[in-house]
Amino acid sequence: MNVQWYPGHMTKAVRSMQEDIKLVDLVIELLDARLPVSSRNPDINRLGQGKARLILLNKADLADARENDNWIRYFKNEGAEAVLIDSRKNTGMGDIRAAVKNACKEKRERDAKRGIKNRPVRAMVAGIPNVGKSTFINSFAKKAVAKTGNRPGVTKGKQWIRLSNELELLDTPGILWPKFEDETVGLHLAMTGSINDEILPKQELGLAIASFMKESYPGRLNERYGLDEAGDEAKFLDAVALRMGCLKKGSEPDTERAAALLIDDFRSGRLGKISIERVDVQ
Ligand SMILES: Nc1nc2c(ncn2[C@@H]2O[C@H](COP(=O)(O)OP(=O)(O)O)[C@@H](O)[C@H]2O)c(=O)[nH]1
Ligand SMILES: [Mg+2]
Repeated sequence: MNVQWYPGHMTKAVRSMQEDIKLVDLVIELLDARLPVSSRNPDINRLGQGKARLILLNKADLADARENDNWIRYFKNEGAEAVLIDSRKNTGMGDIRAAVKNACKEKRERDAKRGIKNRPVRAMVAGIPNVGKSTFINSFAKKAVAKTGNRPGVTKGKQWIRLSNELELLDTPGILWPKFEDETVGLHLAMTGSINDEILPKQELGLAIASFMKESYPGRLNERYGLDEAGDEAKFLDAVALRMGCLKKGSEPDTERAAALLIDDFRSGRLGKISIERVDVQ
């Protein structure tokens, strides 16, 4: 599978992110906990230079708990602040406060030297499409005391969400684009639905998911569909079609629909918690 896709509006998105980033102290980088490598945009290092950084591994509820812990240890070993969150259920939000404090330690020390006290940290959220930026901002905003409008010192036209006396969040996230040069990255993003479905051959994706599941989470397919998962994936998809009643005229298995069903089960957690990318840590 070869996905090469950099829509024109992304150039605009990067440009507006470059403008917005000037307004903040902290960049909150949202990654998908199931694929922290592929959901990371390498440009963020250049774009976020000189800013404090915090990594949030979102959708942690869909990922493997053991792998989640490994990733947190990995990022901490690298000296980065990282927190696991589930933006839909609003969990992990308490830990964010402490992480923001740690991430912005140098800024607070600089402020203190200049005699500036208690100036809130200004942050922006950045991440690839579908990683959960809007969900995160909304669930955070629900807890927020108030939305701040155009106050003195706040750039005109920009909306800030005051999360606490210590933290203000820009309400428009920075949209980044994943790097597709590596075919594996494209495939992993397709598996989680982070890239547009229309550009993907469904059956191929279904087969890739079946193959990944057999390899990395043996027994799960069997458990879900009550079918023997050993052997050929194409035959397995046909068996899923028959079992789940995905039939064409003349009772032929509708492999396309079976693939769609498998993909949906995979993405929504019905095949259990899944981490596509893993890391070994000491
Ligand atoms: N399970 C789960 N789903 C999430 C989480 N955060 C976001 N989503 C879902 O992911 C999809 C994309 O979220 P959205 O906020 O629109 O992403 P954005 O494009 O980065 O703004 C939506 O269907 C959300 O409901 C999470 O932490 N856990
Ligand atoms: Mg959004």
